[in-house]
Amino acid sequence: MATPRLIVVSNRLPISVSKVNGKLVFQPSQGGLATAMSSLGKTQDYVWIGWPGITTNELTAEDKKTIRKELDKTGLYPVFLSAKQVERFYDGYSNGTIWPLFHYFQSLAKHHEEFFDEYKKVNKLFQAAVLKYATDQSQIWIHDYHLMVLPKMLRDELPDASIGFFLHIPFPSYEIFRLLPNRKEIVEGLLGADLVGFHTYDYARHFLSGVLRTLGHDNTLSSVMVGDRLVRADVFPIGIDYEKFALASKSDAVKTEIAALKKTFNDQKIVLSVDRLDYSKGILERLDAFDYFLEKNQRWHKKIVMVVIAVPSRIAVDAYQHMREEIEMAVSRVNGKYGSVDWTPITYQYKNLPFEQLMALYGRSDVALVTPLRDGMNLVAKEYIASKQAKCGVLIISEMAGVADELPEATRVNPNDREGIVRAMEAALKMPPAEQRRRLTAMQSRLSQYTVGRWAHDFIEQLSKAKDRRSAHDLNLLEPEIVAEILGKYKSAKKRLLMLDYDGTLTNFVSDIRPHSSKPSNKLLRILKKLSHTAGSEVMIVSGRPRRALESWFSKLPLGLIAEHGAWINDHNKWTARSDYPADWKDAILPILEAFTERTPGALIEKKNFSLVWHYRNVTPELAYVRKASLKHDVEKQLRDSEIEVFQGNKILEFKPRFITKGAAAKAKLSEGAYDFVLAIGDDYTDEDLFAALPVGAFSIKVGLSSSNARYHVTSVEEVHNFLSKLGASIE
Ligand code: ADQ
Repeated sequence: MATPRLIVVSNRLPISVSKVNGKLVFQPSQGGLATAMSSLGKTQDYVWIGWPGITTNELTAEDKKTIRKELDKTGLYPVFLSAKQVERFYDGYSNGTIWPLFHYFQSLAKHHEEFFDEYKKVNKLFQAAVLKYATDQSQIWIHDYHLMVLPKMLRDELPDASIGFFLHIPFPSYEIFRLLPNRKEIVEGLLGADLVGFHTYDYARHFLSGVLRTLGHDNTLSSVMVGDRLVRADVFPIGIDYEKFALASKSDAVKTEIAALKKTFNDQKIVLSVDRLDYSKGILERLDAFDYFLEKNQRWHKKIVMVVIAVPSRIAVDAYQHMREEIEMAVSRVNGKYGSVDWTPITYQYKNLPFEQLMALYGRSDVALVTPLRDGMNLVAKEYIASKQAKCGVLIISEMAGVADELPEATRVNPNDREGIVRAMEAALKMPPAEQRRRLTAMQSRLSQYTVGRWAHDFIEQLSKAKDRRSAHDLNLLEPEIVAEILGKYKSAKKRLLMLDYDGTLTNFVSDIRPHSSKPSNKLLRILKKLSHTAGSEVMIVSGRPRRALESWFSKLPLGLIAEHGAWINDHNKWTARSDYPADWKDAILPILEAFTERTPGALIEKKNFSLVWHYRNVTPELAYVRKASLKHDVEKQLRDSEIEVFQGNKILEFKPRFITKGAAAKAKLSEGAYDFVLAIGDDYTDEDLFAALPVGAFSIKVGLSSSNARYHVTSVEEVHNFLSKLGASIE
């Protein structure tokens, strides 16, 4: 196979391989994803990587070779898994932990370390398979919850590839997600992608909140900065192959099946229930609601049947076996309670129906009861609507299914509300034909537009744009050539000035704001010692910290110190205040800060000579977001027309006189001498004034990738250390 541009990765391939009487049998499965990909296939060349559905315990080396060769003909590539891997990765972590938890069944979620270990190992196998085909120019589209750590595994190997991930199930709210012991690795894994897609806005919102609460990365317009990359979360509600269902409903084969159904059920009303057998689908609750309907509506006895189709699924997982037994008991209970010799209220089949039979049931049924307790999207609801070309039938849909957002004309119910479901059924059975037609027409027109093909194209298009956005974001990084240029100028200069911010630049932020927890490391002190002892060099620490802290850390080195964002300068072992601005403004706002601090767990106030700081690093991010906005508003109201400004730093709000800035302090220092080499490094808002105050030809470096007055960017404190070490070592 030539190198394909698009690589699709999903747990299962759209083909099932089995062994019958020692011979390999290949059975294609036309799921939604296969249709989506075949619609892409017309314009894109792609390879699809996944598990072929048979374990290696059943295969010889020769079989594997045959499978590889056979699949290669249709652009498929197999990842082979052993029975043990399937048990732990698929039945274990994917379907025994993630599936229940992400569908809000936390009591069913199993937490076994060895399952997650296997999950990572199998994701590694997928990584190896992808790397056989992928280059930095590839587009890679990964599907679903089985492969959530794969995006990062691929990103580590292919920093420039375009990687997309789509989650087909809900992403739960943080209250549920936080229960997952491996939540950090899961979000880090997903953030390896450039684009993470979900069916609904709520799932995307939950994901972004999970990222914020787990890793502390905030988002702007649904994009998260991860190192030097922008990761976007977006909404792509999956569609169906509308034409296929609309046309099939009129086909002869389906008409024959409908005629057979008519013979069996005469003119009884049919309520349809079709799902994979899964506890998330609400089948038991639906049976219970039907029981209650029959109890309340004697007049409907013998005039209505419920057809329940449950597709066997995940039979190796305990919860599924148990659910099957419970469903069969519930069906028997209802049939035993209301049935008679000539009427069976519920017809139940536990099997995968042939397409024509499923279509006939869609076509003939009067009401579709689609009431999952949770569902990422739910395609049965969409297929039912598309099949109703005769324009009669009513869809009752659970408001817990992603699809409910797209089908406002359907009758919505809460799947836990038995009374509500019964009321909806009564109303559906009475709904005038004109009303049924009106609703179906509106829904059909929508579903015929955003098909599964459009969905796939849309995702791929957005993935390409995500990559473009990333390049547009490209900033001047401190590349080796630039470092060499700076070193050259540094060496040849006679009088040098280095102005270095402290927190976030020379040292990483810590959650404990007390000074001793941020004290400089020995490594940093060694770097600063070398630089400040170099003849012709002056090093200044330009910080927002109070004088005491800087003094206690650096008094043993010949450094200049600027404290409180420029309010104080200590140049020759003596502090000078740059301002005699009266401090009474603090009395006016301190009570406001104190009131906010009391009702914001984790917040605290820092009092400096020239400023007041409200720290919220340890406050729950969502609460911090609300509180800081109100605090800013309340203080600004109090200080109207004053010379005091409020500025937003890294997890702080700082209130200080407007004219005190690092820039003003730097200008004062610069005016003292004829420097022929000036360098400033900083990471936050306050350092922008410093960068702007520098003379032409000076070097400025921002730690972080947001836009800045600085000429160059680095991504971490460690990079600053490396750079400064090189600078120090360049002069012996
Ligand atoms: P599923 O949980 O499998 O999918 P769903 O979206 O309803 O749920 O898809 C089921 C598919 O199986 C449908 O295409 C349907 O035609 C088919 N099917 C159902 N019963 C059948 C039967 N008896 N015989 C044959 N075929 C049958 C997951 C998520 C969903 C999400 C999809 C797609 O759980 O929320 O909508 O992926 O993203």
